[in-house]
Amino acid sequence: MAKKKPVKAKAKSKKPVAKAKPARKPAPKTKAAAKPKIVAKKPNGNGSALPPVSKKPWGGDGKALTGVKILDFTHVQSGPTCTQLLAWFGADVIKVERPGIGDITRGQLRDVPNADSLYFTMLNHNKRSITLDSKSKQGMAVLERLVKTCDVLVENFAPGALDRMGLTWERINSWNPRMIVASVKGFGPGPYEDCKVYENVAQCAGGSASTTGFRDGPPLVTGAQIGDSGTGLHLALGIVAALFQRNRTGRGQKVLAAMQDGVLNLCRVKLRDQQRLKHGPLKEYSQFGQNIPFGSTVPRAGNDSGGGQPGWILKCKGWETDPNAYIYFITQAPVWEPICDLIGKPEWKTDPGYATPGARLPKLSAIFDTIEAWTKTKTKFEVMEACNAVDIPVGPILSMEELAEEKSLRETGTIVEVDHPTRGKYLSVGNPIKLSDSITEVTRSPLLGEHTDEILTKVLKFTPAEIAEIKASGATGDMAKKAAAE
Ligand code: CAO
Repeated sequence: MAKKKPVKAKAKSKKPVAKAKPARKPAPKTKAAAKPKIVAKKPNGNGSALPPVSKKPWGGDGKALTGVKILDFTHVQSGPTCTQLLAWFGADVIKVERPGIGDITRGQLRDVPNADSLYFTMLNHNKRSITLDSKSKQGMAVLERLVKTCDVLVENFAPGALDRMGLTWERINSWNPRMIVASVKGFGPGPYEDCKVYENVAQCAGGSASTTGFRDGPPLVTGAQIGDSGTGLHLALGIVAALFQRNRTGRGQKVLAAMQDGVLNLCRVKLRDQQRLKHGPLKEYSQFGQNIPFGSTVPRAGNDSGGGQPGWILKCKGWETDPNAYIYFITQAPVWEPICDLIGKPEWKTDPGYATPGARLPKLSAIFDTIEAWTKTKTKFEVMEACNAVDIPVGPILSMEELAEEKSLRETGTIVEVDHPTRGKYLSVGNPIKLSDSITEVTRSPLLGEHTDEILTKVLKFTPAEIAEIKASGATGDMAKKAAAE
């Protein structure tokens, strides 16, 4: 086998340690050896170069994605979730919207007349908006300039829509071989690839609905938008990974996050259970203790825990009138003894019928009934306090009202108050991912086409004459607006 060529080092190379003669005496510690200097351009694991360590204060040296430009061709929820995250990490996100209409969510579920809906504002913070008719000649010319200027194009149109616009991968790649083209689609390649998909379709097709709800009831969708926002998160990670790879290869690539795949990824434990079924009943599911036989597929498990520690939702004081006076209670094996003491069943600590996790499995429902008799005497917060004191994991069922008022979430920026010129102040969920050197400031969503002129002039560097021509063609919608006003 041919020997690997040694990598040429710029500086004088030291002999490899393995070949060096063993020193008789340990070498005296030099000043440099005692205090290693931070060397600029030290190669990292990929052989690429790192700059010197910044001496600026934390949060004072730009943001994680400073310098990255995103052509944001997204709408509704999945795509905008992704680009909003990228904007929070410092990317310059330019949202391209259809003149006069914009992202359809601007007008959906409106609470304040003539103001962008919360649906839109809460998914499009920190972005700029340009209106552009991509199906017009001038609109496509602007898009071409955008493709040549940006690093990433993100879209979640129906399958084939981008191609129908004329923006095929081949064309984009020829205009800008460094561009990353990231897409959300309902399904990956296969029989359903041409289908349009919304949140609940993805929850159903990705395995969530069949495994959510109670065994004797219909499949249920969850309130968490795992199909839309969940896939947006997956896509954001794909984009950041592609940007990282581009640092090494110099070229862009396609990134695809299919909603079915994203949901299935989040339902991973249920595919685990599907395979476990072949080896016997799923003993941690309540139906095992209730002597109800398992079929060939993973059943709905109500509020059973998805992990190895049994859990259930139990009533707390006030449950008769408060729909959220409940707590999730986990009978984690290592804290079984404190649980017995707390609920007034110390004899269960040594009773062989209760003392081991295996012995408890067939009677979980009865055990939770006994625990509930105790939780019903306390509010969910009192249960939490008593349980946390002895390390018993519990989760109060918090309503949206309670979360909106939660002080600690305001303090961390997870819930933020944002001001908007047409709707006034509103609450939003800020960046849930905290970076210590890339601090998120949440700014309001753009009005439709608010930054059209700014982007044409400052980002795309069109001359005043060119801008006049683009506008006169109607590509940015200004002519249509003018005509409607006349
Ligand atoms: N200028 C001109 N035309 C534009 C435009 C612009 N700036 N922006 C969009 N359009 C056009 C598109 O080109 C498309 O035209 P064609 O149908 O002629 O190709 C048209 O607007 C509509 O796009 P669409 O089909 O994506 O929109 P829809 O409302 O019919 O479907 C949705 C919406 C979400 C079902 C579909 O986009 C989809 O399946 N997306 C992928 C999966 C996804 O992200 N779903 C989550 C949505 S969040 O719940």
